[in-house]
Amino acid sequence: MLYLILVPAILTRVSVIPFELLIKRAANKLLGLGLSICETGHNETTKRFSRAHIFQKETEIAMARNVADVLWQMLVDAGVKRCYGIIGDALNPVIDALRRNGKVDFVHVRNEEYGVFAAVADAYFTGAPVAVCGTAGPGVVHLFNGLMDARKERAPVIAIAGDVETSLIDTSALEEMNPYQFFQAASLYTARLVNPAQAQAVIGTAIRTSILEKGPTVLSIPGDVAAADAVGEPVAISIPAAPVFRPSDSDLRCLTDMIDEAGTVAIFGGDGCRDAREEVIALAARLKAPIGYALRGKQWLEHDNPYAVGLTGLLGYGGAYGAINHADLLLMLGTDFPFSEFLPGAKVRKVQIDTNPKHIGRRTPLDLGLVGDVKATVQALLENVREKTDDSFLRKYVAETESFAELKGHYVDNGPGIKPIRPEYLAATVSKLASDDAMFFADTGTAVMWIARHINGGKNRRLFGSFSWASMANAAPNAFGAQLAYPGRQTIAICGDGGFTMLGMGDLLTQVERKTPVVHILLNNESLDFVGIEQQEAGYIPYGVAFKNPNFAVVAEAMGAKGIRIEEPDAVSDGLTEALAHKSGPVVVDVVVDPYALAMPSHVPFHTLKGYTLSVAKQVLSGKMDSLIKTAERNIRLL
Ligand SMILES: Cc1ncc(C[n+]2csc(CCOP(=O)(O)OP(=O)(O)O)c2C)c(N)n1
Ligand SMILES: [Mg+2]
Repeated sequence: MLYLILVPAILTRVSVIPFELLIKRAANKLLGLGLSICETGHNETTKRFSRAHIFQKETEIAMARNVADVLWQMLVDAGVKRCYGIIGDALNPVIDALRRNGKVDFVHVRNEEYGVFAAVADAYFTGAPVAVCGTAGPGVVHLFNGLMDARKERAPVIAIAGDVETSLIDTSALEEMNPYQFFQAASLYTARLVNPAQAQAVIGTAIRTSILEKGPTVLSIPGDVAAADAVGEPVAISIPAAPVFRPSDSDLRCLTDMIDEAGTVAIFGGDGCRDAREEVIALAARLKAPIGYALRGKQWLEHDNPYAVGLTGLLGYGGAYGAINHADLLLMLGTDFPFSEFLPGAKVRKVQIDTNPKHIGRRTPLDLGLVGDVKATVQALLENVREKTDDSFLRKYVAETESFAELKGHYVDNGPGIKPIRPEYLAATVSKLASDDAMFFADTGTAVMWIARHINGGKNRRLFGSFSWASMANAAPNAFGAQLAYPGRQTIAICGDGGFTMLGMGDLLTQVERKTPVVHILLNNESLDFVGIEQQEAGYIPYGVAFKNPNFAVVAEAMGAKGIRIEEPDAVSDGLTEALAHKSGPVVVDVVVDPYALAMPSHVPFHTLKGYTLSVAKQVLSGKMDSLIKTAERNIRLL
């Protein structure tokens, strides 16, 4: 049966490869072995191939330029330096053109999804587009989760998806898939190249959309079209710089009036403050406004900022929740913070400013919604808005933030004496030992709680994760992509044991081959701990979350990486110091941490409290007192 499927599949594929190319490949192989071959044509005399002849042929073919050549030339023109992925069948002409182009580093990964998460971090931080590839059907499917992440994290990733030959489209052929339907949720623009004449228009659109709208686009390319002769001359691709984008003068006047009328103002910022740190702090200084932030705003707004009052939400700490909920006026800047229950009701007037019109007003009803870039809008506001003199509101919430820091520090300060190792202590020690320009990546799971609270930011420090899409297993590939983009810079992945075994472990081999000095710090808690916490918050008994682990340090060593195992709290500092000093390749630091550690938010919503109480009651009734006692014992300072 398999034979029946595979033979026609192979034959149909082979039929699209030009005969000349087949001969050339065979000749190349033989020449590589130090042999030479003879080719006999019907009416030709015997012709001897030499290396020079092959090169000449290759040059001729290259000069003929196929569609795949046009693709790489345009991508390189637009700033693409790397392509992460796995090749095969339909992508063979694409990868051959990449090889001949010579300007793109092809990063072969062991799972396409790992490649996309690497590309997301690479593209997000460099701002340059990054290519990924996967081949027809299953390989393409592996791209999807990462492309969703690129969409949510707003990273310019361009996916090259191998597609079945044009003669097979819509015949339910082996590995055939409709790219329009499949990528609809993830991609900002999807094109299927069915004719070489489309190439420049659709490749150009994919590139410009990805860069200017900041997100993923997909080019689905059948192998026969990739290998076909290009049509027309290549067109240089021009990318405009980001435009100055701010609300109208009348809307700005309206906002200025609202601010001037308000007794107290609080600011709540997200990733949209990325380029607007100076302006937002200047506005806070003028208005005596505390600045709270969503997780994605933390790295831009927290460090060296006397107005910072912490994070809100379930990871929340400091005075952010209070400030946001008790101000007369709340300015939401560049944030699409999804947890509406932490945002104030009608008692607080609310203004939102965002470049994306779809973000306006969708999390909470607004008094004013403005479309514009935070930097340009706040700059314009600063020209007119009046200074406030009373700073008592600001001082109150800054003081609350300082007193929460004491609670936050309990398990850090006492960490060296507590076994199992407290994740708070681990994260705070990483923060202390890491360099001033370190890049930290957190897996979705409890890692996010610990980095949110215990990794200190800095002017050149960076923090990233799947914060808006919330996929597991992102940290290791994110850190790998960042390491390729910024070679030698300290890149630290804080991984869940579930996340690392889901995706990070297989591609540790890629990192070993590339000698990338990524420091992987594993929270070895033998559970999907975050889900266990969620289950309890929702009133369920934890179930389906426990598993057994190997010694990951030994596994890492067997794979050619450096492995360090830490079980004792007093070994944390030395173990991490050793890991951070290792520069010749990846390190895996396997840290056995307390699976019962909890992080209490600065504000607990009623439904969470209710769920947790219900779960506790159920656990008591079903005889699970021992784990409850452990949770209580090990979090006594927080409860
Ligand atoms: C791909 C994917 N599958 C499942 C989930 C749901 N989920 C969120 S966090 C989590 C647990 C993560 O476990 P681990 O990586 O061990 O981290 P921990 O919370 O234990 O630190 C799960 C299953 C998800 N977000 N993404
Ligand atoms: Mg875990």
